[in-house]
Amino acid sequence: MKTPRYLVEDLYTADPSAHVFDGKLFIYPSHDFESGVAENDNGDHFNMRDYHAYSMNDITGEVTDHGVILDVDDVPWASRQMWDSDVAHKNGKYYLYFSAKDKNDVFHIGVAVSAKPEGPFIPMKHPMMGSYSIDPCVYQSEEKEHYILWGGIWGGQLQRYRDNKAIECGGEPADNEPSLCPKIARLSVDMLEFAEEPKDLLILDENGEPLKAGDHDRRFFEASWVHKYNGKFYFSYSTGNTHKLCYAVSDNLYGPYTYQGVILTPVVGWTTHHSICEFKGKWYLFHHDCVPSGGKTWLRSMKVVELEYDKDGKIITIEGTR
Ligand code: FUB
Repeated sequence: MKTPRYLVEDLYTADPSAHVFDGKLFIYPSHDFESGVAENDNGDHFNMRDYHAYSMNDITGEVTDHGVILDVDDVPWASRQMWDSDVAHKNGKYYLYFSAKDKNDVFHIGVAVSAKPEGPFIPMKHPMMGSYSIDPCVYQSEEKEHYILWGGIWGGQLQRYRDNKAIECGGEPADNEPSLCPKIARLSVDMLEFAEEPKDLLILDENGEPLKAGDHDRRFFEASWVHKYNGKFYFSYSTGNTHKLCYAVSDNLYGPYTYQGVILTPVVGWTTHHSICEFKGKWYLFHHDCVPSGGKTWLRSMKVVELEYDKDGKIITIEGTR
């Protein structure tokens, strides 16, 4: 799978989160559609209403669409913009973590539960207590603890918070100040809430200094993902307005992480978003671009390509325009 493969042709899909459950590959993307909302810096044109789940027995094989697994109308607290999501498994139950705006247009993270990885998922009545911003991903440790990571600036509203509290005049730090960090928290035993106060996941440069807010080529924007390779944690993310997928590594899940480089150069479209998953002995990068829609930034299509490391564990950069 050295040549990228588009996975779905009949719907627009983005932000794919891939996991292997019971030997089968499951993918949980956002579901883009033409809602007619004008494009702006808040991302209002990403006006998604529901999620589908997909599965594959083989990376080159058939992709099964399991249909709608959660609809905004079934989430009592949500109003619009069902953005990036992820799914975790514990004790025979599957937990869908998703970003959505509440009735006051504030982003939170919701949880929905199912007995099957393909759903449908039943949402909780309230968002996770103390949750804010977007783009959750869940990492299961070797000790079977689960951790949630998230955050996104600009339309993702992370700049409206400091120390997990909303601030009166939300904004990004000055260019020479440390950039805003993605967040991490251990999940509660029942998987429905944070088990601790969320912490900053720090990304350092080659001199051990936090990446600066003005370093748009490297600083965190959105799209958190964690995987472990050869005993090290790899935190990967999007740089947003410079359109790259980058990564940083650490010996500890909580960091600090040290910036390493680019995983994927800019794709056709504005956003770039991904997951990294090992399946049948190979590593894959799931991501999206806007080629099939003719470049419409709000109509994206998910794809997969093999991801390779060099002998030192560095990820070999993939060209986004391939
Ligand atoms: O799909 C909506 C938003 O676009 C996601 O939540 C972001 O990461 C970006 O891909």
